[in-house]
Amino acid sequence: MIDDGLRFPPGFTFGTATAAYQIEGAAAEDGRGPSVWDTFSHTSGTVRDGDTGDVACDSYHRPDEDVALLRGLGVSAYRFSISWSRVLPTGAGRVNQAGLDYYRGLVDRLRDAGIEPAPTLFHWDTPQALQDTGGWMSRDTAARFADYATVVGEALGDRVGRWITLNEPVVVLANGHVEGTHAPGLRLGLGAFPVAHHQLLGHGLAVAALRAASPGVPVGITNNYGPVLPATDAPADVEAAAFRDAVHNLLFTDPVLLGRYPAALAHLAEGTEGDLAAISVPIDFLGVNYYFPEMVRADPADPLGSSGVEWPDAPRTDFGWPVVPAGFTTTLTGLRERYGNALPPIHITENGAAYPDAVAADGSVPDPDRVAYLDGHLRAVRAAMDAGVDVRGYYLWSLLDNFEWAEGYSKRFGLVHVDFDTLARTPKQSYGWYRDLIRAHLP
Ligand code: IFM
Repeated sequence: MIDDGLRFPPGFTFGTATAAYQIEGAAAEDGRGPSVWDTFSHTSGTVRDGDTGDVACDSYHRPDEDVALLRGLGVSAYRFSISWSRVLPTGAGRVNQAGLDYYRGLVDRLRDAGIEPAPTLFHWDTPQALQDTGGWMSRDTAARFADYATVVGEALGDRVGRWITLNEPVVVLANGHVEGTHAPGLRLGLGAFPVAHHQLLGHGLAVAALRAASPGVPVGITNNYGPVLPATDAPADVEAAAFRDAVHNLLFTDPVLLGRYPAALAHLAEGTEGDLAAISVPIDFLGVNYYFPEMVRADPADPLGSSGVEWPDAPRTDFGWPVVPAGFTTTLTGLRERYGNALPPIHITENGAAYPDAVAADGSVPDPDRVAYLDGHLRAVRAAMDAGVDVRGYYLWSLLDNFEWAEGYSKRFGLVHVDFDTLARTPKQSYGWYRDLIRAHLP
């Protein structure tokens, strides 16, 4: 039995989420071209312990095993991402049929298992060949992204339940191009603004391309959100927090839903007005990722003008992220307040936590901290729904422990433990918890 705080309405989607470079492996197989993450992770000193996604969870070779894990959970949807350079090895031009066949096989398996495929087209793995001609700093990449959307739309659109264009474009901007801690490792400061604009333009063009290629399939974008609070009342801290909030929470949403850049960033966006109509083409849903809130102080040495301070009185995940479920509720109600009727239905496309899980002698993987995290955050979603926010689904990050970008394999987010030596999968305690929650919602 579950109580009302964890009871979701009939038809609510329970799913899980993953991303191509984090789980697939098979980095150089069947014609896949390299992406910026292959290049970056093979560059010394970029990823913890020198880890790469060459093998990752080897999901490319284990679709049956991984779909069986999804079926065992009872999820009704699975969010995964398509590797652009597996489909178009140089990002444009020649299509790699073997790459499309892999995704076709995956969506067919999911459909056979009664699970709705929800692919993301871009989860940070820009084809290296496009990076070599400017990547997202180049306007041409937006047009190439739309071409890629047409290719996958035509190949998979008859079996896909929803499309997500971009995943967390602010991370590509901030980590990848402002600070250089993610691929492609550029440190351009605010000079990276074109990376934001071209991703937004690529999103808008891809929405149109997907609608043309697969009419009737809902299309959305996924952003990560979280409250940003100033550490003190000092004007410098308040201003720094407002700027960070604009970059993290508004930059990739205002242009899409309101057709304009947020006021705090308008000076960076001068000359882009002509693209706003394409960027603000209506979407069918907004993908919301939430992990944690931030508290910041002014920091002139930081390229975005602020640095984080410790969130008071909160437990922490293995990443050091504060566990604050109430921040999830205020994030969702805040979206509703800011965008009003311009806000489409929301799908929570990621939420989860990293903990240092291990397989016990009896073969179990106890992860009570993750269970508590999930329980608290799902209740926070439910509370936002009670306050009037239209949330239709929840995709838990992640199905499997996987390649956690610059942290390599050191951070485990999965419902399923992966032994990265043997690639053995072992469901954790949280897998059983989520399965039981889903079962409790069966009619
Ligand atoms: O693993 C990532 C994912 O790729 C994007 N959102 C956040 C997750 C956890 O850091």
